[in-house]
Amino acid sequence: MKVKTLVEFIIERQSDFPYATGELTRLLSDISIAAKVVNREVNKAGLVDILGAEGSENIQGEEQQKLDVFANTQFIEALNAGGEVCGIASEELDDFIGLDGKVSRNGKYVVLIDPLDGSSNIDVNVSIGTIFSIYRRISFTGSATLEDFLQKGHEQVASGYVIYGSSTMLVYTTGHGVNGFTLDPSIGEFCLSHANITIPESGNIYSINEGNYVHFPDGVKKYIKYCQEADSPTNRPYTSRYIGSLVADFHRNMLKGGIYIYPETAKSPKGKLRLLYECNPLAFIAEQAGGKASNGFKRIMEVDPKELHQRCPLYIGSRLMVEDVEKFLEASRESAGLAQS
Ligand code: P6P
Repeated sequence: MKVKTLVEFIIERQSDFPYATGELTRLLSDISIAAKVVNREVNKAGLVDILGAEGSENIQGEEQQKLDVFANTQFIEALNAGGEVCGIASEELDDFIGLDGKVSRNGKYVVLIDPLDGSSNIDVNVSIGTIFSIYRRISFTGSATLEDFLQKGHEQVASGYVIYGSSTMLVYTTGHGVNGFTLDPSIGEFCLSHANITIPESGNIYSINEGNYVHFPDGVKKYIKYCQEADSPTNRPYTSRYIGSLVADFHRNMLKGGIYIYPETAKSPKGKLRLLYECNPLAFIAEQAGGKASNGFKRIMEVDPKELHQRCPLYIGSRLMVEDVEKFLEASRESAGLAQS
């Protein structure tokens, strides 16, 4: 059977967009090119002196691994060369950059990206990933403005992730379902391998760093105990799987069903993950696949962005599992309210 490459698929689906003039098609293709280059370096990270801290620190105060810096550069260069983007915000950049190099002056889109999420896993050979989010600019011409980036998640025109694992996959949505493409190294193309991904309505995998248990909100503690109870009609106890790499945990839960939780804790009162280039893009994918993504109170894609590197609690995955943990959180808030009254 002839394989369908990512570019063939994108072009074929271009008709999903009325008045589409090909810019988004080219933009997604530009991202896939950078992903192939990053994949090549990730796959040989152990072989060349590309490991070890770059020495500088990113805005998160985390040591930048050389591969982080390399990946960031690849995506910026590919998007700048492609000319469809007027600005980029990245986990690796303190502020956004307007790509008002000549080719991008009239780019219609902005991209927010975590170029290499889970990078602390690079030198222990654990899967890592890229997460990207695409919006139409709302400023008119010239360089991008901050408002172009501070848009709610439901305004995204596309989002996706790349997982550099046992194989390298690119998974994306433009609001018309979710499709996954596996890189065939023999031809250097991403080929359609997971058409129309739908996340199981429920599952029996929960992903959370239980080492932070004592810092969790009461509702999360109660939900974890619920997951661990023996109750065969509801397939409990669930299985705990936590890779420490969001894209890897999320991707497994997408295919098998499950929930990933990074709640607010005493240490991180807003949670650890970033709204604009981690939570929103994965929330768009999760919802398009029939799943759910919440900050514990409301839909992630309704959260109002106030700054580029804003953190947000994340409860994401199978719809019924996210609804379960929301019930525990609500009950805990109500009893806390009663305790205060
Ligand atoms: P912790 C990686 O740094 C990351 O952003 C996600 O990929 C991962 O799920 C999470 O943080 C791990 O954080 O605090 O459990 O080590």
